[in-house]
Amino acid sequence: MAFINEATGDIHFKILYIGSQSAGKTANIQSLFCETHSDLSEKESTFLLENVPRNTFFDFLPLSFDEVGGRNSRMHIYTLPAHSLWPSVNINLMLGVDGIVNVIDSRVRFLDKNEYQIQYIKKLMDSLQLDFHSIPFVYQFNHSDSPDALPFATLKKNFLLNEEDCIEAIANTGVGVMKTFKKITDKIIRKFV
Ligand SMILES: Nc1nc2c(ncn2[C@@H]2O[C@H](COP(=O)(O)OP(=O)(O)OP(=O)(O)O)[C@@H](O)[C@H]2O)c(=O)[nH]1
Ligand SMILES: [Mg+2]
Repeated sequence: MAFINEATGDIHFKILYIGSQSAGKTANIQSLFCETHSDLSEKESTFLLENVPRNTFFDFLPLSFDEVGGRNSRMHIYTLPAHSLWPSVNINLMLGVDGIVNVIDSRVRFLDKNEYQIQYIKKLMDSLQLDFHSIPFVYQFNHSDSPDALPFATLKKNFLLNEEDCIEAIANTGVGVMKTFKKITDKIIRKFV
């Protein structure tokens, strides 16, 4: 749930990237970081990205965003671990969420993993009395460069989605990453104002 920092007057929103293992959650955060920190040299970005330890818990990236209702806004972007080794971590990540990006692995051999992950998220949300359908969401069909990636139209049909709710991506190269982020922030802000 959005909150206002009374000291600065900023408004904060929480966005959660969910998805099965290796779906590309961290790759999204890394590409967003690179796109929004163009002041860093390629060498500095590479050093920062290559020295990030493999995430055991979650990734976090805070970004300043456009004004919302006359206030400066901050987007707090998190990834939810694909495993449930530390349930309290996942519960805290889910609490107060304003928008969800579901990173789907488009590779045909990983379809079951996606479904399993969605069921896990639904159960987690049920346990917190959150309604999966009441929170703005975007589906990102990632790994679309893979030879065994399912076509966009098939995935859209499989997940019963409208065109406006999904985006094709190759997160490790940045394709579709900013588009996904803008889509989810648009939906969050439309709901908020
Ligand atoms: N070819 C290709 N590789 C990708 C794509 N997205 C991510 N990758 C690579 O796939 C691997 C796994 O991506 P991650 O971003 O670490 O996946 P994750 O969802 O964060 O995985 P966990 O944190 O382990 O759950 C990394 O080597 C990425 O560089 C994509 O669209 N295409
Ligand atoms: Mg990760």
